[in-house]
Amino acid sequence: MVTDTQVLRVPTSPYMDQRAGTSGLRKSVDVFKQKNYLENFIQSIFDIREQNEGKTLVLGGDGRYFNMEAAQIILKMAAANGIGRIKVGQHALLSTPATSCVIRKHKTDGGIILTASHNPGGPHGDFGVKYNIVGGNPAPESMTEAIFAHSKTITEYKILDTPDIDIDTLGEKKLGNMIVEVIDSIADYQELLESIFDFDGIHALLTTKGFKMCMDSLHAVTGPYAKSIFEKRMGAPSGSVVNGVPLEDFGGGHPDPNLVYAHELVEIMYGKNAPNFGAASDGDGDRNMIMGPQMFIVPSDSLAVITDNAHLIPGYKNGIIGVARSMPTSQAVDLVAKALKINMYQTPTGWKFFGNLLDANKITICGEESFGTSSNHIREKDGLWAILFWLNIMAATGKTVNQIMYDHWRKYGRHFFLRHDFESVDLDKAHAMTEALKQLLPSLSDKKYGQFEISSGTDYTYNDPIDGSISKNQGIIINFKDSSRIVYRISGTGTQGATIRLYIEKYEPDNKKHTQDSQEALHDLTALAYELTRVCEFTGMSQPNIIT
Ligand code: G16
Repeated sequence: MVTDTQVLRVPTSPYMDQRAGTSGLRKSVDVFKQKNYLENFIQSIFDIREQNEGKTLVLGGDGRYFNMEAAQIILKMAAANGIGRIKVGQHALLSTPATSCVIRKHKTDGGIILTASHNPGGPHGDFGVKYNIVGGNPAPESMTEAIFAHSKTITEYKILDTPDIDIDTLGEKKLGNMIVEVIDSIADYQELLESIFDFDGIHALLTTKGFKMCMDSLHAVTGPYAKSIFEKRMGAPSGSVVNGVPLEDFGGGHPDPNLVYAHELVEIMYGKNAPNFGAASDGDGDRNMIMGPQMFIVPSDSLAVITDNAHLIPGYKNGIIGVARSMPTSQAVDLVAKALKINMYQTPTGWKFFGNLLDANKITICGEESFGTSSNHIREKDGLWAILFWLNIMAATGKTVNQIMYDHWRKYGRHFFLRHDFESVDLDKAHAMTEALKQLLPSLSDKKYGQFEISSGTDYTYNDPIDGSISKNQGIIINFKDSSRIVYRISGTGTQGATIRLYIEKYEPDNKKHTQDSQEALHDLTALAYELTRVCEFTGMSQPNIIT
């Protein structure tokens, strides 16, 4: 029994900065460790929920610094707020896709994920909290705004006055009146993936003499999942998963699977005797990067390939209804959707915008340029799902990664695509840049710049076709008559100043030009993007921090 003396009602003062970004509340560890900072945010979640009494939640995280401490605080707060049961991943580990899977499978009333995704970790790194709702979707904007509004007026939080509970041993235990069920972090998720993909076919591929794969888990959460699936279940030789032990600081690395931060994998895949297949995933396991020998698959292309080949995968063999991509993602998948005569949607950046389309059965597959792809099997993006998808296509067709990509371009043409990131930009300067661009937009229509002719410049607003909600200020698009695009937006996941993202995209139907290097192919359009946005002038930087 919880006694009155066990539930502490702790007076607190609000913080004014607890508005969630693109994906949950993401701040530096120093910010999260301020007095009652985490507690205020968690209490705000409990306070805006319709009911807590007797409800079941899921809790887990990506294993970064402060994960364990935060999990213990949240468990005690959940018990004090009347939650009936919490399914917590063993050692407080659960990848983001696995959390969404557990919420759906066990029909729980939502869940909390402790992660700052691809942001670095450690005592001086970032931490984050994501709240997912019934069905496993990230909380929609209306809800994160309600949590934010509440956090600005909060006066107390509730917590159980009790020692930490053991979350390293599987099984049920009691914390006050609440049952804490420590679950195997992998089992439910692996079972779901096995129901979608041809595990035996992939097993045969991975155990083919001479076939080598390299999966770089970047010392983040997917290590144990990847070892269990690829090495244990599918027979890939031990060592196929590298950096497979989750570490609190990700081994000092940046757990972001791209050409810059996953450089170890990139060197292996561009080196001599490169493996046949390379892949990486991020901090919380929702992002993916796919590589072939001497080849990097652009995420926008990966989405197009996945959509075009879905019929080869057991879980999608009956066809797919539609596909969605975030606005900055290249239009490669649009051509596939047209050919397959399926629905096609463009949404703002942020996985949460796919939720309504998935729930309303308008789409089966969705993806983003930021290394995220997934389907209606859960309501988050799913790194290992995308990796298994590629392996399954290879197993079903007998083709290499590189052949799959070249064949796709031959069929549809190639969308060259690059993203330039300018990090830690002064917030005022970033806003001034946005304003200047907005002012410029009306004058852009029909303007000609060398070979490029602009058709329109728009400030992107999304009208959700399902619930009618309107999301303004979702980025600026400069459309060209040959379907090229320059897109500009400010990141919603950065924690220091503003991160400016410039996306540059150009369509090339001529097969002979498909082997061209992206930077070369986009050289002139990139120069024009810099000229129109005046990015160097506003940021005071002569070049971006990262090009992906
Ligand atoms: C999050 C969101 C994605 C988004 C990405 C980048 O990913 O879930 O939908 O594309 O951030 O967003 P931004 O360009 O605003 O930084 P993750 O993996 O960080 O959760």
